[in-house]
Amino acid sequence: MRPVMPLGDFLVAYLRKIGVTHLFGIPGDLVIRLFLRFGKRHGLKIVTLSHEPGVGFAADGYARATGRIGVVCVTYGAGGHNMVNPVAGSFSERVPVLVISGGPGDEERKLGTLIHHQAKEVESQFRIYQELTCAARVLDDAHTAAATVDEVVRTVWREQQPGYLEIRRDMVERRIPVPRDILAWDGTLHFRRSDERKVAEAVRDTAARFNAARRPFTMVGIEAFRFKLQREVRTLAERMGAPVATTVLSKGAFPMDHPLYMGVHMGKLSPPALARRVERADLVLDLGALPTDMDRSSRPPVAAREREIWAVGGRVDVSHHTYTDVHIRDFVRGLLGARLRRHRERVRYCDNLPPPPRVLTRALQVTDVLHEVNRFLGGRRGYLVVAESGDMLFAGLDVRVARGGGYLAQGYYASMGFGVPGALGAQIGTGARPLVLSGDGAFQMTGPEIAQAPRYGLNPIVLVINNGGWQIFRPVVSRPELLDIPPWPYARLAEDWGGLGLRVSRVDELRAALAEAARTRSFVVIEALLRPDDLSPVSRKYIAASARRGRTRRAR
Ligand SMILES: Cc1ncc(C[n+]2csc(CCOP(=O)(O)OP(=O)(O)O)c2C)c(N)n1
Ligand SMILES: [Mg+2]
Repeated sequence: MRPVMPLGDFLVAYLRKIGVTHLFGIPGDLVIRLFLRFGKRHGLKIVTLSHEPGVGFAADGYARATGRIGVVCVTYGAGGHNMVNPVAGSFSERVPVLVISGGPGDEERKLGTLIHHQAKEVESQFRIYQELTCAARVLDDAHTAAATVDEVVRTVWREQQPGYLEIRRDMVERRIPVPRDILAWDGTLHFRRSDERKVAEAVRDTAARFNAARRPFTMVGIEAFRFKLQREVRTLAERMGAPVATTVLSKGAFPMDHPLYMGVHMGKLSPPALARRVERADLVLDLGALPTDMDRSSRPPVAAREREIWAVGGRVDVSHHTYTDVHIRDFVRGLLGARLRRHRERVRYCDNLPPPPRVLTRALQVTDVLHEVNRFLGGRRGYLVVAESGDMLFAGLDVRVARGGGYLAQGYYASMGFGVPGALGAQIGTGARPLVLSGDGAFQMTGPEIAQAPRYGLNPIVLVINNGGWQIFRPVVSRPELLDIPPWPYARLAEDWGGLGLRVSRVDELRAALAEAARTRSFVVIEALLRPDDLSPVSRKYIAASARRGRTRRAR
């Protein structure tokens, strides 16, 4: 970094300073010069995919899996607008993604004509992103450009949400002054600071209630993960000895093979023993869960407020007291320093699965798939499970990744299409081999991005559940043909795209296919044929509950 340098070069130097290694993108004429600067020697490693939604999901998967900022670069308009859905997902699930878009330069703005790729007004794209980011700026002033980049990136980190920078194409080569504090800075980004006095009091209040409780319970939410607290939360849980659950969104934030781990809680739809244990708790310590309908099955908080301590969004609610300016990091660290009574309870892990199949030659059912995936993961290290939206989002809740393996899913925003590209980004960032659980419908959205895997030396295993359509809705539609999708030759496509394709319809075949996939160096698509009316246990519960809620009272 130099005191005066072209804006494009400053961006590269800045991103490298904060530890960014990769940039995900697709160029266009309004961004090409910037794109080429990112990709120059000693710049960033460029990852291009076929379609912007895939690019956005890949950057998001990279950010989720590594805990770093995922950076995307798109062209103005057609590219920027194509990126909206993945960024909306990152926004609602608190993933730090930085969107860098090109934009028309001054000259063309002055022409008074419409500019190609423009939607309503030149600023429309910026306004759309204002709605989906925690900080959005157009860089149109050389004097303040460096400080603006710095401010947006710091906000992205502090909030763990996306940010947006629009860079007019005539700004890329413009020489900009770099403030001295940015030049001297070591690149460390910081989270929000708390008010120490409030932290101390919230901790005292919490410890007193915890020590008086007889049946406490710990819920680990997504903020514990996003704010990089997994180790501290685990130590705290072990000191307290209370059973632990995660939410749907935070599955993977607490080790799934830990003796205190009970499973995924989703209100009344939880495995019955887990639902009962949470209902019987006289204190629920909730560390970072967002209050979503997914996690609470659309009901008010499971525990009455008097029984709940809830740290999220920079505040802690202890019963009816609210401590503002208490960040979850400081709160958890404060609790680690407090005297806490150690509870002892025999904790049993719960899922929603029936016993495993005894006859391995019979036709596959969804629950067999889950048993086989668990069996496969049980003996292996280094896998990362990525669950797509659709039946697999709920099915995946019954998958147990042991030995420090990861788990990623859009457990709340739930966009189809995240799976395959999200897995590519995650493998790029961590090196862990993804096992993607995808429906056939979701695979038809972004699955073909798997064809990019060989270019980057990536090798996910993609399990495509071929049930002939969007079958999660089957229990609630009267005309099932509305859910049909065309039959793609998934396994054959995989072969044509440079991977291994396998097709299975029996339990033993799936077991053999997974074993073969583990031995295969390229990516693998395993197409599993299932009946259209077969669904995972959690989807059955979820769809029935959601249909009950959707029913309106008949008008009189
Ligand atoms: C982008 C997007 N569009 C639509 C939906 C609504 N939706 C949720 S699940 C689903 C069908 C999933 O089908 P498939 O991937 O085949 O999974 P299945 O339930 O059949 O196993 C749809 C259309 C969504 N979640 N995301
Ligand atoms: Mg399907």
